[in-house]
Amino acid sequence: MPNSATPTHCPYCALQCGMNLTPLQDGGVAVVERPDFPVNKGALCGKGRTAPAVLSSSVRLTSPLVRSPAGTLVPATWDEALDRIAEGLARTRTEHGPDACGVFGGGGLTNEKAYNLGKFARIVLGTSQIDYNGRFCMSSAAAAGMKAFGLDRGLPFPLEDIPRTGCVILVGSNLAETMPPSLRFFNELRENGGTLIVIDPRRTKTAEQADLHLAPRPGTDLALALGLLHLVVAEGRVDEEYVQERTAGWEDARAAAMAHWPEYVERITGVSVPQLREAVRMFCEPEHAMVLTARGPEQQSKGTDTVGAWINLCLATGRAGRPLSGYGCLTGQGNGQGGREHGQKADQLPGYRKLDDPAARRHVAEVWGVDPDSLPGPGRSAYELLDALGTDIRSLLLMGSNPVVSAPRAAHVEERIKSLDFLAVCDVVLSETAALADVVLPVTQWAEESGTTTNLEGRVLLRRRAVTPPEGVRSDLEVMHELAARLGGERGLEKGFPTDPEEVFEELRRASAGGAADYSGITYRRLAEENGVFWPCPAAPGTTGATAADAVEGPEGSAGTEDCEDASLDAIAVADDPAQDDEATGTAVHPGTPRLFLDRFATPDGRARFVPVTHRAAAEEPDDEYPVLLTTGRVVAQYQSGAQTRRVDELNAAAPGPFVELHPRLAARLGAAEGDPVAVVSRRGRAVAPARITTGIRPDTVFMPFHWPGEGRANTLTNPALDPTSRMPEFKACAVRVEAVQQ
Ligand SMILES: Nc1nc2c(c(=O)[nH]1)N[C@H]1C(S)=C(S)[C@@H](COP(=O)(O)OP(=O)(O)OC[C@H]3O[C@@H](n4cnc5c(=O)[nH]c(N)nc54)[C@H](O)[C@@H]3O)O[C@H]1N2
Ligand SMILES: Nc1nc2c(c(=O)[nH]1)N[C@H]1C(S)=C(S)[C@@H](COP(=O)(O)OP(=O)(O)OC[C@H]3O[C@@H](n4cnc5c(=O)[nH]c(N)nc54)[C@H](O)[C@@H]3O)O[C@H]1N2
Ligand code: SF4
Ligand SMILES: [Mo]
Repeated sequence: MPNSATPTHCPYCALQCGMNLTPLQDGGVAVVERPDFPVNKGALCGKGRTAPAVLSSSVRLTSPLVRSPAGTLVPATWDEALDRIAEGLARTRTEHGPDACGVFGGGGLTNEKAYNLGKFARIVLGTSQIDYNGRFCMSSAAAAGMKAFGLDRGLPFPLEDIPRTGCVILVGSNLAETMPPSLRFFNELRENGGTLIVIDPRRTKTAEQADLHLAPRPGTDLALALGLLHLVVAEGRVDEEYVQERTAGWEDARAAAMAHWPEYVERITGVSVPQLREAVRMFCEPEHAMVLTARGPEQQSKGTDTVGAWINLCLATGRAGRPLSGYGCLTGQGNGQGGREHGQKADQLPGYRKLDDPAARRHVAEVWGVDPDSLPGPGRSAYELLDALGTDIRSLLLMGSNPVVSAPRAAHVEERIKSLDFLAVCDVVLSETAALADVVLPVTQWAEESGTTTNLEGRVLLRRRAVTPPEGVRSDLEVMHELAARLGGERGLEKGFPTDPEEVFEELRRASAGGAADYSGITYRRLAEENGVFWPCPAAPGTTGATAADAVEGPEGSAGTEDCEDASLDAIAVADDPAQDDEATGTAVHPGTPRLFLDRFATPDGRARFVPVTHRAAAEEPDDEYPVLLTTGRVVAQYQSGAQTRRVDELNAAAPGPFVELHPRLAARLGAAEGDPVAVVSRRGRAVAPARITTGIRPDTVFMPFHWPGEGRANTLTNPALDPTSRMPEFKACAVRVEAVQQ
């Protein structure tokens, strides 16, 4: 056990706040401030502060579980459980072919786990059917960023640039609840004379900080952005020189925007023309400005076009690829960024390479030591994969997600999961999805293992092991190693699945080399010394693919005793100057890339692309039967499906259960008082939760957080209508009716 503080990062959101963990007498750890990490400077939200509670074996799975003949989950040995998984997957493969095996990953998994999971699916199972929960998260912004800039990195600049810009439009982000320490950057912006515009159908804690709050109807951000662009043109605020020099496609985008008259936009969105004009003035007057989107505009069946419209606004006004200006997406999960770069997405190979690109296949196949032709092609997106369970897909290996709570149309997804021939789940707790599995494997997490994550700024970070895991659990990397041995041992495949995260990272470096998300110049040693490194960070010429000498002894190295492990951690912390190895060859170390696009965009000709987009309605608009719009989201004290945070007393006290936020006028129509149970009914099902009455929401809209299973599960109601490009489901708008419930 280390006797001094171990610097690491929070297990939860994409901010990846820095924290120190110090050992306690009882073998646990306490979270202590870590002021040297620039993103949060020591500040943490309640989830980060209480994260060690989920390390406790009292809430953890500490033994593998297998489904008994009587139908209950009973403890089993690791060998028994692993054999059962290998048998289940092998049987499916023999009887139905490799594509009948599905794999579902998560954006909370470290880069090393995500990388190995994609590799495992493609070379051990040979299946194309892998996707992950990031599809439900930032996939629309990613697709729009790729189209416009040729590259997708959440923020193209560090958060520390925010206080020095002139105006920020925050579209559908409630960061006061979802990333509380980041509020500091926006407070500093306003102290410096800059302004904040928040666009949200609810007057959230974030909106309360804004200089201007626009509250559109859910699902109408595309029209809103087009209306603003129309006014930019009409008021002569286009940066013609920039548009000429750095963009392509303006004429079509301009024509599309001009069809969206402010009065028409006011009718669609409910945002008045004077407010639209005020927003344009605030955005255009300062020298620099930014647009940041989060899930509000992105989780729509037109999310890609919607983000495209916001990017168009930035491009027309010269606010992209210039210092202190730009478009960014606030990614969500702890490794929401890295998780989408290294191959657990249906169409991707490591390094943000495309699975259908022959050169990419050759490069990665060589690193993996397989024939490029043996790699499967792109598979289905997350919802489509879940929807195919029990039909085309007969067995599923799930790691890092809890779709019974978090997937759209969740009752249907739950049915699909139950109809599988075989389900294996790796988790740290018995989630609602794990409870349905045939085999559950208890795995290590966060402070119990080392690994890297990539935060919303594209900053690659090292999480360090700080505690001994509970007896009986093993890491996801060990699970993949053992399953590769059982399913591909005759081909020697287990050798490609090391259990030491640093060894996996060394391979990831080589696999990513030359790709868009190039990590080849990043080492664990550099991450420890430099407080993170921004990608792309190519290796110095001639050094691609770390040598054994370049790699530091990993914290999970074969040292065996805890003390030796500490020694290797120290070795990381005090290792030689990272430049040294390369000084020997006389080449400079790449510093990483905090700011993208300053000289050129990542398109073939270096120009950003306008996309001509026009408004369209949500997939499901209110009608007589379902006259109200439901939107969904988060509260500060719970995380995602709640699998982790619902096991923390302090967080449950702060946010004990679901609720339906509704306007007093709607409440009065129902005769519902504060706290009364109300039913929300959609074409997918019915959910019941207490009323929370507030004037801070539009009268035509209700809001539910999605963190809870059971009667108040918001996703019983949500519409799985998918964006045609990103395959993002429409979590943020569906038609419902609200009813009083007789008590
Ligand atoms: N406490 C907490 N923090 C988290 C998480 C968590 O579960 N809990 N999850 C993490 C993850 S994975 C993510 S993705 C991020 C998400 O972070 P956010 O995007 O900030 O979270 P949400 O609450 O989903 O949505 C933000 C806001 O969008 C608004 N909204 C709803 N519909 C619309 C619409 O049509 N248009 C617009 N403009 N706004 C709309 C909602 O009212 C809500 O206030 O948070 C991360 N941080
Ligand atoms: N209605 C509605 N639904 C939504 C959203 C919304 O805004 N509205 N947002 C969507 C978004 S943005 C997201 S990101 C998804 C997230 O929803 P989920 O994918 O369900 O995310 P989590 O609840 O974080 O699930 C992670 C699971 O992995 C486990 N876990 C944690 N660490 C590890 C690890 O290292 N290894 C393994 N094997 N398991 C681990 C956790 O205990 C937990 O059970 O929800 C989506 N669903
Ligand atoms: S804001 Fe996010 S990263 Fe920071 S402490 Fe809270 S959950 Fe953790
Ligand atoms: Mo997310």
